[in-house]
Amino acid sequence: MNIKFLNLGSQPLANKYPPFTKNKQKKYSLNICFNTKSKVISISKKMKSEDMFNEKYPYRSSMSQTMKKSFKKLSTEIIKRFNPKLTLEIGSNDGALITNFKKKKVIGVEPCSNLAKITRNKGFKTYDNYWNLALAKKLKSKHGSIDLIYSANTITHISNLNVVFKSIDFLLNKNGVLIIEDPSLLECIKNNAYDQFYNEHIYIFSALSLSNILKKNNMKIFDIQKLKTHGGSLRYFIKKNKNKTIKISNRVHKQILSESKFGLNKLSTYKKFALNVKKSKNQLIKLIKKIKKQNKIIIGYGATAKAVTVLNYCKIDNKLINFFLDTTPEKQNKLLPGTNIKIFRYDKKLLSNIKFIFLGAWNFKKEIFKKEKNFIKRGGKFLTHVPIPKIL
Ligand code: JHZ
Repeated sequence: MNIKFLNLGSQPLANKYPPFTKNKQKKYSLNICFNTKSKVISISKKMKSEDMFNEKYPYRSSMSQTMKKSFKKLSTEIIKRFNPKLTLEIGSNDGALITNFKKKKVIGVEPCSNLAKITRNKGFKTYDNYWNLALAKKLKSKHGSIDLIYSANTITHISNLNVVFKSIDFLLNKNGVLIIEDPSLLECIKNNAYDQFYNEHIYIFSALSLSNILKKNNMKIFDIQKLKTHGGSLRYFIKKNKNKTIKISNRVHKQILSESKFGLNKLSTYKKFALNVKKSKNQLIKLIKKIKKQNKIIIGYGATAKAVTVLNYCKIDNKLINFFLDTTPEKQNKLLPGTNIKIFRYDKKLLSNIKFIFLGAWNFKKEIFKKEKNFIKRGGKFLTHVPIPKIL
């Protein structure tokens, strides 16, 4: 049974940045649910993939050095540990991972054709299709079974998980390995990072819930790595049940145990989280209003999907945050969905008269602080809401 525990209000599509002239966007209610049997956390209203992931998709993984470094490191690890003849990435985005491989040894699947075009133009075989059984069949007939399938921040964006894993099972070699990585539910709850919930994130996985989903699809997690990316992610290494050559690492058991000890298997944990989220909202509004009372300008840094959730939930608009800066060309000269806040191209000069910056991309705090040493030196302050609203 699915039980709603958190209402994040009315939210627009997170990655649909409207032009300055279109100041009204359609909004949808965003409620988060806990499944008492499978322990899966999901949003209650699921949007159509075509409305979210299409030829206008603006998010580019390569916009952050942190992500580029993380994917480069992973490509070396994949080759060293598994030495696959062929690697397939589901959701290859603008190629932050696949461009680290030799062209003949990797294939990308990316339904957003604007992004697929970027890697195809660099000579990487990229299919601009949604992940499903029909595509898995097409790929098997063209390339044979695949030794290694990888997917970062994509599986949680697809509504029918049984179709997802059945299609992977169909295409994966019998001794093949599936690696997926996504934000960790445990870290999200511990950090009160409620902004990981938006219409694209249909699910936020824990090792506990993912192993229940995999059980139904004859697969198993055999290893887990903890990552710092996106505020704390988990990288899951998965095999088919039939594959007896790979042992299950103790790390899997330890992760599930720590999640259960924290209470990710109990509704009461999520009810408590919902109360903390409300508290965080009130504190953030209070903090921003206090700064505004001193007639100070606040701008946003990193026009993230996460910022869309926070600002729409807290009803923070262009009266409180003057503008956002972002390095992504596709987001520039657009509005942050649902807020009427303009997004401009990142330019250091625009920071010269600014004292306060709201960190939309709090997950890249380290990278941003390094880049903005001078802003900090001259007394500039960053604001965040994670884990609690405060001036850093
Ligand atoms: P970032 C997206 O979420 C959407 P978002 C998606 N659903 C998902 O799962 C995650 O990514 C993985 C900018 N920036 O990664 C670039 C600067 O301007 O936190 C990006 O627009 N300057 C697919 O949007 C944004 O911030 C900088 O120095 O929450 C970061 O977006 C840096 C470091 C980033 O993901």
